[in-house]
Amino acid sequence: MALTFDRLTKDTIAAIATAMSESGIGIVRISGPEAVDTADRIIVNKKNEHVLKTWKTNSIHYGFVVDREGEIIDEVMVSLMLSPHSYTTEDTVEINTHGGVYLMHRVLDLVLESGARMAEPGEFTRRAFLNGRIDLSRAEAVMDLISSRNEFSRKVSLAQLKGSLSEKVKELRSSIIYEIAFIESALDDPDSYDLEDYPEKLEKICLDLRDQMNGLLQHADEGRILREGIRTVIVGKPNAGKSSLLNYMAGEDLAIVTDVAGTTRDTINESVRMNGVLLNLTDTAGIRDTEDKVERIGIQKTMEAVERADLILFLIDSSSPLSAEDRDIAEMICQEMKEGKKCIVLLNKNDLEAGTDERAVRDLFIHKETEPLFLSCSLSTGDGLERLSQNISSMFKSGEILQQNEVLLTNMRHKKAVEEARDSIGMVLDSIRMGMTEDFFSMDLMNAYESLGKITGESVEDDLVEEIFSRFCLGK
Ligand SMILES: Nc1nc2c(ncn2[C@@H]2O[C@H](COP(=O)(O)OP(=O)(O)OP(=O)(O)O)[C@@H](O)[C@H]2O)c(=O)[nH]1
Ligand SMILES: [Mg+2]
Repeated sequence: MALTFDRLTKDTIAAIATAMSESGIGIVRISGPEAVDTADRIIVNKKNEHVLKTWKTNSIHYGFVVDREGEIIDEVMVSLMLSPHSYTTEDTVEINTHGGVYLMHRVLDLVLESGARMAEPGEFTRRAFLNGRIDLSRAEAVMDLISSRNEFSRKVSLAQLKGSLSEKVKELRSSIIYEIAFIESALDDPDSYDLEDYPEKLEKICLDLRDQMNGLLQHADEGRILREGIRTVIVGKPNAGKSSLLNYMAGEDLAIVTDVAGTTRDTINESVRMNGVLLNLTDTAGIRDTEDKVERIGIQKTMEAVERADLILFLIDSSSPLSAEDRDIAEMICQEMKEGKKCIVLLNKNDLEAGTDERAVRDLFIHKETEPLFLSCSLSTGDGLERLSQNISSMFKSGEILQQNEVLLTNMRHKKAVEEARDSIGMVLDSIRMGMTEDFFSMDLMNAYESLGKITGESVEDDLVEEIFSRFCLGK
């Protein structure tokens, strides 16, 4: 349902801002032009007086919530934040109730009866955006901060909330708009501006802009990895030891391990932390040719997990000779590695008598541009597993990225916008090299400018804004 702009900013809205569970306190938040009046009708002080309107901004008071008959519903603390010094920049009242689910709802109902409308998910933050307090990338950072599940993710989101990405985008946009303005002025008033050496100058600027955008994009995947963890898939033929590896890494028996080939028939997911790196692990059904319907669906899911992965852990049972299945899997991995995926090949079961050796395994990947890493290990004795975790963390060097304090793109939407802008700058460069006239430059420069504006929300369509905010939780 689309909200009209008026409803978006003129209504007074309310929602429970805390979790819907029994807890110490619960907060009912009210924001909008009528917030103070709405709250005043149901809040009284110790002397049973309605005095909320006399309070100063940014103050917190002891009192009671009462219903229409004057019956006390709860003992509360009430904070008052008058416009523009609040989250939404509107008049805001927050009622801190005792944290019972029923109680919070009862208070919210009274607030709604008293004149407020129920807020939509993300509507408070959307108002902060519409009222110009934060830009879109910051609003999204709020959401990321709430949903962050690890320290890296928290840090990156907070940096974005403070505006690190917005600043960078502003900087890029302002140098682009400067050139557009220069071209337009020169075309309008050729006597005052000289375009003689301009293409060479613009070429340098565009090369620099493109480098900066590529720099942002280079770290985009790392940014996502920091936020969400490394998508890691464990593959191999049946009985290679995949589920044993999952259990080892998770530190508990999540998957069934047996000597029956084809034990795991569905994918199993688990997040684990290794040397400070977050891994989203997927154990899969062993890949083989099978008539079993369930197992075949499992294998299909394995393939899909491989496509989504950042890192592939390929398990080989080194106690038996390499099989056609191993070759097929290696072939598939080679394809994936061409697209920049990383892979570690584990020669498992080194506690048993060897049925194959590292050279034979390496031969599976011979003649390929990039080689995976080969490690020998045993999930029975634990040999080689320490090296595995060290190698994974050094492969993704997550700690280092953050220390450099770089601006990180962590959001797919932002990444796409930067890609578009970079491509438009590429078109400007093409036009310069082809000796086109200046008006061609400004057209593509404008496209780059617009694309970057999508990140901060200066050039996005309303329905996208709607879509973004609807992903927020209620009360934020
Ligand atoms: N000796 C030895 N046995 C191992 C090792 N790793 C796994 N195993 C055994 O190999 C068998 C298969 O292990 P799983 O972890 O179930 O193998 P899987 O790859 O998940 O097998 P599927 O789910 O059937 O595809 C079990 O009996 C394990 O105990 C190892 O390093 N050494
Ligand atoms: Mg298994």
